[in-house]
Amino acid sequence: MKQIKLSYMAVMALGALTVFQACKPKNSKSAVGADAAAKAYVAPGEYDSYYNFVSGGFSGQMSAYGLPSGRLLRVIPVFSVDPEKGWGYNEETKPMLNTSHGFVPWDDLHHTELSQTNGETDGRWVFGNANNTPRVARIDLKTFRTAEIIELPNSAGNHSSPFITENTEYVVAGTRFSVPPDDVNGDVAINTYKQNFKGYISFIGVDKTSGKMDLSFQIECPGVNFDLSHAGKGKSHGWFFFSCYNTEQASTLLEVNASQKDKDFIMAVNWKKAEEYLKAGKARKVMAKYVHNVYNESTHSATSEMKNEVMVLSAKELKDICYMIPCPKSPHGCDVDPSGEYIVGSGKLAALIPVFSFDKIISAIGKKDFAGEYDGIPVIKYESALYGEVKKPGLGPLHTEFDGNGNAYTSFFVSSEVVKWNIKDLKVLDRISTYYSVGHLCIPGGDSKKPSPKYLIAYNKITKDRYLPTGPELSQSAQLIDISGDKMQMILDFPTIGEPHYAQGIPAEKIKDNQVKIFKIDENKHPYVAKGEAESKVVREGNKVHVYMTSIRSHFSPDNIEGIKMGDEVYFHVTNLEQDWDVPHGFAVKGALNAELLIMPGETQTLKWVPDRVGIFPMYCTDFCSALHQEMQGYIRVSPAGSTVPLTFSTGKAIPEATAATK
Ligand code: K7E
Ligand code: CUA
Repeated sequence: MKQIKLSYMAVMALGALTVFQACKPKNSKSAVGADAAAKAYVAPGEYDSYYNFVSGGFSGQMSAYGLPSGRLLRVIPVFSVDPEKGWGYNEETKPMLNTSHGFVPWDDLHHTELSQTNGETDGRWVFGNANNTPRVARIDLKTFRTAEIIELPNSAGNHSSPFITENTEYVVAGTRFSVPPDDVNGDVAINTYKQNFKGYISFIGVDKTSGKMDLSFQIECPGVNFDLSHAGKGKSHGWFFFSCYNTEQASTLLEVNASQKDKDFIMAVNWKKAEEYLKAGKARKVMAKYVHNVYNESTHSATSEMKNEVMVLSAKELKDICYMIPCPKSPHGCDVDPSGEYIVGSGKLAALIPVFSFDKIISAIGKKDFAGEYDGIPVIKYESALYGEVKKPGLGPLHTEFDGNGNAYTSFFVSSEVVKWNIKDLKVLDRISTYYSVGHLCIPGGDSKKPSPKYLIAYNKITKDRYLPTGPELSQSAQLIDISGDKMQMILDFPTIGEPHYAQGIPAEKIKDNQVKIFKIDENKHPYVAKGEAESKVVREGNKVHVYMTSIRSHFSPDNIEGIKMGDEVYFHVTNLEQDWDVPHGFAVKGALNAELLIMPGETQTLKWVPDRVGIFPMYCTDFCSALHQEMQGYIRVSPAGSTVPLTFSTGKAIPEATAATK
């Protein structure tokens, strides 16, 4: 949420709060107690007790850390290409980054959300949002790989996403930028925002068994900025809550123009009702192009499908699916407590935290206790929905997590602290400095029905000097806070990748024993697989040359290829024949304009290579795989176009003998 670095202008315009720039407290070095090191210490060879899935912001990726050590375990490529793993560079994964705009190799991933069963994290999948070119990804936690990406039509800036319902029925996605819908002429003056711009909320259905996503329906809402959301749970299951800002509907200089009103809104959505309307045929079929990309584990390849239509419900026409609840000053986080009764709005320019009551919201709707309408949507009276306000908690509340013991923890960007408060009596219980402007918080399970309240992690917004300097940009950071006692205790800082936003944590037992260790070679259905060295070959089809290559400790087959000519496109389809856990082989060839391949046991991956000059080109394994890894190499001979050198390939022979097939 870098956009809330407030400018002088905004501060002047707001006037009320004087100290907006977060200050770095003194004595930051002495704040950590002597026992802290022991609490975060995980001995060499020991496992951490939690996984922490942290969004990578503008890196476009997600990373997995162990807690409490803060050790980085893996960067999972999602929306950005990753040369380390060949993601988006090999032929198999390129379709995963396809969109209706074409190949988009980067995005801005703000929020992670674990799948849930009965309101508890189940360790099956973790979802991530693409904030720039609106998409939602599902990562399979058996492989720690992105399994699926779906694009969202009628949207721009998919920020309020990907939040889920308590049985992962839906992943929702609210658009940050309202824009003209895809099926109308969008060539309109920007200052016609109020008439022409609309906000869309997408409900992506998730298959219970496979996890496969599908865009079930969208709700057309007033043009505002949807910022964050959370599903109801328990008694409020069936509802979703979205924070909205820019209810002023400004299209320029939002730092001033979207901060005019004293209150913006939280929008409550009755999605069960929306489902009924969908079934009753009340949705409009709207033509809109969006792609759906799926990675198939048996062909080891992704496919990208263009979709053309989406069902849209109108919140304006169907009056009882959306309700606006006034919420002070540009609400950011929108969090629901484990019981589902309390909805916490965090107005980033507010100096209090409003807590809304689900029961009161329902009774206000029943009594039509409305204060008019906002663009056709009923507005519930603030007092009628309000449970109470946390008074003077700090400055600039952003996000709240829960411990399941009746306490809430809210991050304060401006006053750089985490504040613990009691949900029932709204009293502040404790506060701890974060030494930097803090953004999101994470308690493992902290947005589910069953948190595991041992640790809280606070992720920075604005980097501060917590580590050795690294040039113009300092390291991004997270802080681990022990919340097992009455008083919060900071125990560790650890650097993060990209800009961290939301994160999720889960006990390691829910994931660690379910890992895919190898892909069975017999079950490999890749069209260019070679299931043994005997099947390795080179086939010419016009100017395309397909190399069916195998790798096993410590050689490739074939490892000598001649007869490649200028103008050829060479496809190395490399199958890793190993069937042991953690024995990947790599593959790289000199001058390739993409990346390496990193091929897991039993898997096939393809590197495209177009030689740009005549000569001998080495290829080699990039991943240290045995004592003879450095011997795992080969040569390719490239001859001029029109050369009569026959296409031959071999392994272990001084002179190539086998002549390649020509189709
Ligand atoms: Cu960083 Cu969730 Cu984009 Cu708040 S958001 S901080
Ligand atoms: Cu195979 Cu190194």
